[in-house]
Amino acid sequence: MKTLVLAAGTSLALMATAATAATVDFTGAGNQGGGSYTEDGFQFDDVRIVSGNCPGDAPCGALNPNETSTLTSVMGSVFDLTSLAVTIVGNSPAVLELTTDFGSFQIDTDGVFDFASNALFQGISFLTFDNVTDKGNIRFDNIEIAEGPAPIPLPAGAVLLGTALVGLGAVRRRRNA
Ligand SMILES: [Ca+2]
Ligand SMILES: [Ca+2]
Repeated sequence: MKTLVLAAGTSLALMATAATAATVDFTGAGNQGGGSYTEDGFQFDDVRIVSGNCPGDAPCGALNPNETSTLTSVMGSVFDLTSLAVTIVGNSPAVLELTTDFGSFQIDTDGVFDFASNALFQGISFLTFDNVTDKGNIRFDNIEIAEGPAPIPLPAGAVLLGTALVGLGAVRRRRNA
């Protein structure tokens, strides 16, 4: 019984260290009209950075009509997009299209968007931000990312713990019989 409990504890410890989280929020960046930008181990190939109309604290990323920016891990590892804040600016609204290895997703309203359970944004090698319209302007900020080797799934540890508890119950039932 002691062995089973120790094994369950080891799984939980591995799970805690397997994935790392990052937030790309452009803190400390100066305004720029393009060029690369790196933060927390992630790099935009080319990104406009501005201080006005940001959905989070200024500064933030921006896309003029038909502009595109792509985010990748500096280490080349795959990552998950957890959430993202977006503001659509201008009287003729722009549309933000996000593209990953697995497909595209369009946003045409302001908000903080949760992608933690969206398969398009899990285990991706790139994330492209594209103003697919020829109008308006887009701001994006607070890009929450989980990076690293796939975490050991919780169900494996839970099953192990469950097996241990069932075993304990069986021992107790035998003693009571
Ligand atoms: Ca950061
Ligand atoms: Ca910011």
